[in-house]
Amino acid sequence: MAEQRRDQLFATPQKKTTRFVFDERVADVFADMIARSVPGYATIVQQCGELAARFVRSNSRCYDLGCSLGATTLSMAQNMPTQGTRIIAVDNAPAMIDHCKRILDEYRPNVSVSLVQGDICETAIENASMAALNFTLQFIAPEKRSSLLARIYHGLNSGGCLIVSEKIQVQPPELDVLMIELHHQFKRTQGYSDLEISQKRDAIENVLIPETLTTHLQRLSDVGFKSASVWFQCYNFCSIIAIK
Ligand code: GEK
Repeated sequence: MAEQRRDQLFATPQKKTTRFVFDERVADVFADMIARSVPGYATIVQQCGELAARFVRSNSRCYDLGCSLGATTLSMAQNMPTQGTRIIAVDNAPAMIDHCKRILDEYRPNVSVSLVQGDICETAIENASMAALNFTLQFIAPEKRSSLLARIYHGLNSGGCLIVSEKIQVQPPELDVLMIELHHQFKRTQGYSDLEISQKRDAIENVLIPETLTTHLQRLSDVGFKSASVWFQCYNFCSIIAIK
């Protein structure tokens, strides 16, 4: 991938907590930030390619919802059939779209990609054989999550899959505490200082709203998915596959 800048956004003491936003400063370091912050991120992205090879049908669409720099898009593009297929990659942050466009121009995937700046809650989903919500649902207001999933369900073809990767709230609470500690230890191992970990945690509080696995699986069932299961988990980060 293009030159990766190191994430040092929270390395110096900040006088007051500023709410985390997906702006130019974040987009600039995002590849490094997510790789060093989300245990299992590279595995999940890579496996989305394997799942695309299995689930994506010719003459259908694939959706990367909250695409950021297009990592999932590129992984799907490298593995899915090319005949009559298209990936719709959507993000509402102009800085992410700008950087993603540059990366796609550089990598020139074999599959057509439509890069759309917009709200995934308003994106039309149709003729889809696969959709990915990789660490995006957690940024959508909880009261909007059911209608978004219902729209994705209706836009998927029968046999199509939805991948939902999320930071989760682990049950029971004492295990949630343990998982949060293990996650922070993971970040330390990745080179983040205690100051960076605590300032990032404060900035992202109430921006990223995690839910329990039970809530996610129940919601997927409620909107109509006939089967859904966790296929990957590391600490309090997991990925679910749901099949229509
Ligand atoms: C990856 N999937 O690399 N509409 C569109 N985009 C949104 C919305 C919304 N309503 N809300 C947030 N986003 C990527 C990583 S990052 C995860 C996804 C993270 C976008 C937001 O701009 C950001 O780019 C992305 O969702 C979440 O596999 O930062 O932890």
